[in-house]
Amino acid sequence: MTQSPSGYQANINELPKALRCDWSLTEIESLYTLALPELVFRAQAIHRAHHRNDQLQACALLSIKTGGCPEDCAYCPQSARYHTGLIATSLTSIEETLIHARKAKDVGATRFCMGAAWRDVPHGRAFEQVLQMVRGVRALQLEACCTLGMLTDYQAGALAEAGLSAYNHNLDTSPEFYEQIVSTRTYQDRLETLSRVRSAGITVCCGGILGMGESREDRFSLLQQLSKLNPHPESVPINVLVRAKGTPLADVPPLDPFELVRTVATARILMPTSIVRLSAGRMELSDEAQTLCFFAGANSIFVGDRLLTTANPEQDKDLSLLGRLGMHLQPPRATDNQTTIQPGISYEHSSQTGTKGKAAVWGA
Ligand code: SAM
Ligand code: DTB
Ligand code: SF4
Repeated sequence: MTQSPSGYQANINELPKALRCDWSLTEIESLYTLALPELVFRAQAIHRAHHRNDQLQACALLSIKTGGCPEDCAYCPQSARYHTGLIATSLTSIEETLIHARKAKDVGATRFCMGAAWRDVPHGRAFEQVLQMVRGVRALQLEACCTLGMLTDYQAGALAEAGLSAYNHNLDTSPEFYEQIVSTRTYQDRLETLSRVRSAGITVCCGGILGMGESREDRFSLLQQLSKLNPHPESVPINVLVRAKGTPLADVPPLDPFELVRTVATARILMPTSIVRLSAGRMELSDEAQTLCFFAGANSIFVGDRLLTTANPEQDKDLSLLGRLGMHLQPPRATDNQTTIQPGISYEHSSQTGTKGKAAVWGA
């Protein structure tokens, strides 16, 4: 028997012996298509063995450079190719960014993510400014995450040096469906960016989007691609498409929330130690559907009333739901650099001491 962080006594024989990067499509399909109670049960057993099941990590997002993006990602309101009514802005100042980071910390976020509508990370002053933002966020003892598009080895190294905790770069969907969604960069480009991030010693945040008209097979294949990354991404954001007016996907039929629950549960089973983040799309999910996702192993949400350019549930609504469930936001960690340490991987970042939690928001 093994004692989990939640106090649950798991039968070690039920748990995977080691993290696996070789899940077959047949195995993934047979998990995903289990009767939902059985799938959620298996996901919960694994979740409880590796994570506290009464806590969620709260992350906050800020768009540091909005819109005007040259890429053609069919889901994205920030592509310059679509008439979405979004007003493009230049890079936010360091001061403004850090004001947002402080506010995020005040409402209980322990990770602050900065997103830019770039195809790739620029060189020169803009990049220096981003490095300063990363240093400033880390000085607040928050985890710092960036999602800035493709980057070079040099830029990945400089971000690591500045203390970046994680880099978000999503595979978005299966390799098979990908060409219907993005034509201006390849799946291979994405894998290469992820490899540069990993080589620089930054933890990887990589997931996808559901509800873009993909088939179940595409979801199996996306999950396989994610679990093939070795080591697994420390962070796996599962987004539900936010159907933005003016984008090619504006009128795609809504996703059945049970497909989301199945995807979360399967991700939890395939990648036991990763943080599975219930990311975009919560505005259209009922409290009950979100709760099922938490039961299935999702252990992070974005807090604050904005994602990058679209709405997110109000803080009061989230806190009220967590209160009704007897759950809490995860307090800052004493050593805050990584959300999950993968066995056998050494990380270069120095530790910093976490701050004391706000009793009203954080749990024990
Ligand atoms: N431009 C950079 C890039 O594409 O890597 C970083 C920002 S981009 C907005 C970050 C991620 O947000 C995308 O990879 C996609 O997975 C997600 N995203 C964008 N628009 C979305 C939408 N309408 N619904 C759900 N997720 C979305
Ligand atoms: C991720 O996987 N989801 C977040 C984060 N990474 C950057 C972004 C969601 C964006 C949703 C659409 C918007 O607000 O523009
Ligand atoms: Fe640009 Fe990123 Fe949006 Fe694609 S997802 S259009 S790269 S901002």
